[in-house]
Amino acid sequence: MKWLCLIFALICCNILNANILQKSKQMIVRKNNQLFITCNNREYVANNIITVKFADILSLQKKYPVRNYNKLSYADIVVPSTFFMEDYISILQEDPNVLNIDLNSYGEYTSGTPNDSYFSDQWYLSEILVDSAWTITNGSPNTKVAILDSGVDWLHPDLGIGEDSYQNIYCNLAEDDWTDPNDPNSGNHIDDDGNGLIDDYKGWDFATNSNDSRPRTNFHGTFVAGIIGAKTNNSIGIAGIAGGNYSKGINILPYGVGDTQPETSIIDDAIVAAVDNNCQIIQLSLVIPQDSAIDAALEYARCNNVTIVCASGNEGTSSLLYPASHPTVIAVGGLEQDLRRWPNSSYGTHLSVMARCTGLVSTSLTSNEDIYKYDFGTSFAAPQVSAIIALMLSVNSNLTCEEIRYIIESTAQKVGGYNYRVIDGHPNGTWNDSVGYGLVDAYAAVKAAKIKYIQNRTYQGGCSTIEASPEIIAGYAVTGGKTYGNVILEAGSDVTFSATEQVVLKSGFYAKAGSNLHIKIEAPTTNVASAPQRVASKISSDETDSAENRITSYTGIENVTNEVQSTYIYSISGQLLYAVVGNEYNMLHLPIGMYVLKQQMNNGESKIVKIAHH
Ligand SMILES: [Ca+2]
Ligand SMILES: [Ca+2]
Ligand SMILES: [Ca+2]
Ligand SMILES: [Ca+2]
Repeated sequence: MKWLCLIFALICCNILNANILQKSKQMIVRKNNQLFITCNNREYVANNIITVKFADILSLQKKYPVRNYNKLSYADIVVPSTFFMEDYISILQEDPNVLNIDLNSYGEYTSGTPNDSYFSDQWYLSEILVDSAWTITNGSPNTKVAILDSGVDWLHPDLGIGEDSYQNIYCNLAEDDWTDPNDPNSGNHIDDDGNGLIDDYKGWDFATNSNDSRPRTNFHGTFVAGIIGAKTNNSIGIAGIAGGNYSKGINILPYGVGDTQPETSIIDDAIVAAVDNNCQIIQLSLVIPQDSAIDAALEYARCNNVTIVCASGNEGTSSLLYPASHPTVIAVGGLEQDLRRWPNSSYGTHLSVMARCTGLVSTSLTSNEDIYKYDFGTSFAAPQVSAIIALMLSVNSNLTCEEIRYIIESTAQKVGGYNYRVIDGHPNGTWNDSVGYGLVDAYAAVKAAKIKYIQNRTYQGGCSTIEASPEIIAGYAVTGGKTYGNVILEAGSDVTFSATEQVVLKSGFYAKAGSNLHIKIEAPTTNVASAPQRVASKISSDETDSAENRITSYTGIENVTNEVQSTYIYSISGQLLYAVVGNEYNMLHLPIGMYVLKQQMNNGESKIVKIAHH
C-alpha cells in the first residue's frame, strides 16, 4: 500500500487527536458515520480492520484480536463493533509494541474496480456505497426481481446471453426450454408449469399477452433492468448493482405492461403473477391513476411478503404520484449532483428514500446505434433501491417486508443540508418532506440485513439455539417500533443466543421464572485498556426503555472458548457497578437500562458486550 498522505484529520467531530498524528501516514475523514481514507483526491471506505506493524507478535496476540500476521511483522486486527475506530487507534498508538498503523480500505485490497467500460461514468454508485456493499455480496441468483415496465431487451449482451456463459435474465425452467433461446416462438406451445402463461420462459408481455417480453420501441424497462442487474465486471457496458461479479447475479423477470404507456388494467395482473412466481421484489417506475384493482394487488404483494419499490414521479408535486403514494410501497425520489432534491422529483408523505436521478448511464435497446445511453428521472432512482434490496435478500432471504423497509429507511444518509426531524408516521429515523429519510446507503443496508431479528416467538420448553453473525436483536420493537409480538421464554425453556458480535434484548423480551437464557459471544475480543464510556456512547437512546421490567431470570453470559475469570458490569457512563467471579451473575437488582459487560478470561483476554436490561 502506498502512503502518500501525511496526517489524520477528523472532520465532523471537529477533533484532531494529536496522538493519532503519529504512527500513520494516512488521512482519515469521518463522514456520515463512516470512515474514509482520502488519497489523491479519492476516497476509499475504511473497514474495521487495522493493520499494525508489531515488535512482538506474542504480546500483540495477547492484547488484541489479531486475525492474521505475516513474516514482515504486519498483523491485521479486527476492531470490535463496540469501539469507535478513533478510540481504538488511540489505544494502539499508545502501545509501544505497535510501530505503525494503517487502516484498510475496501477499495485497496479487494479485486478492485469493475472492468465494465462505462463504470467510470457510474460514480454515483460510490455515493450510495455500492462498491463497499459488493465486498459483502454481488447479488445471489436466489433473488428474483420482477420489472413491470416497457419490457426488457434480453438480447442485450450486458443483460442476457452474450459473450459470457451466463445471463441475469430469469429463465423459467418449469417451462420447456425454447429450442432457440432467442426465439419466443420456439417453445412447445404448452403451458408446462400451469401458471396460465404459455411458454413464459423469459418473462411475459401482459400488454400483448405474449411470451415475448422485449419492448418494441421503448428503452425504459431495459434501462431500469441494467441499473438493477446488468452483468458486472464482464468487461463490457455498465455495472449492475446486483449484477454478480463476472458470474450470475440476481434474476431479472421482465413483465411488459405496455410499450409506450403503462396500462392500469394489466398492472394488477402482472403484480399478482409476479407474487405467484415467487419474486421477492417488484419494481414499478411508472405513474398511473389510483386504481382499486392495483390497490388490491399491492395489498396481495404485502401479505405475501413481496416488497414493491416505486418511483416518486417527475411532476415536482408536493405529494407522491400513484402507485408511489400507496402506503405499502417503498417510494423513491431523485437527487441531483449536489445531493439536493431534483426539482421535478415529487415528494411528500410516504416518501421513503432518495437515490441519484440525473446523469445516469444504463443499457438501451439493441436496435439502437449505441446500446447504452444516458438519461434521468425518478424512474431510474427507484431501481437503485430495488437492487440494494436484492443485495440485502441475497445475504438474508428471510427478511420481511417490514424489516426491509426499516433497514432501508433507518440506514439512509442525511445528505443535502435538509432539516431532518422526528415526525409522527415516520418511525424509522429523522425524516424530511423533500427527501424522506435521505440518500439510500447500500453498504449500511446490506450489513444490517445480516442481523438476526427474533420477534413474535414463544419458547415453551427444551433447548433452542439461535446463531447469527454478527448480531441478534430479540424483542418486539425491532422493526421501526412496530409491534410484531413478544419474545417469551416460558418456564422450562433453555435458550441460547449465539452471535459473533453482540446480542441486544429489546423491550418485549420476557424471560420468565424457571427459564434459562444463555448468551454467547464468539467474536475475537479485545483488551480493556479503554474506558467503556466510548463503547456506551455508541448505544442510541432508542435502545433503552425504562417503561418495562420483565426479566425475571437471567443466568448470565457464557464464553465459548475461554473460561471466564470474572465479570464486570458498567453503567453506560462507564461507572463500574458490579464485579463477580465466574460467569454466573444476576442483573435483577440493577435498574432497567443499557449496560456494558466486560468479561475477563483466564488466559488474559477480555471482551466487552453491551446488553439491554428491561
Ligand atoms: Ca407457463
Ligand atoms: Ca411450454
Ligand atoms: Ca457489464
Ligand atoms: Ca387487471
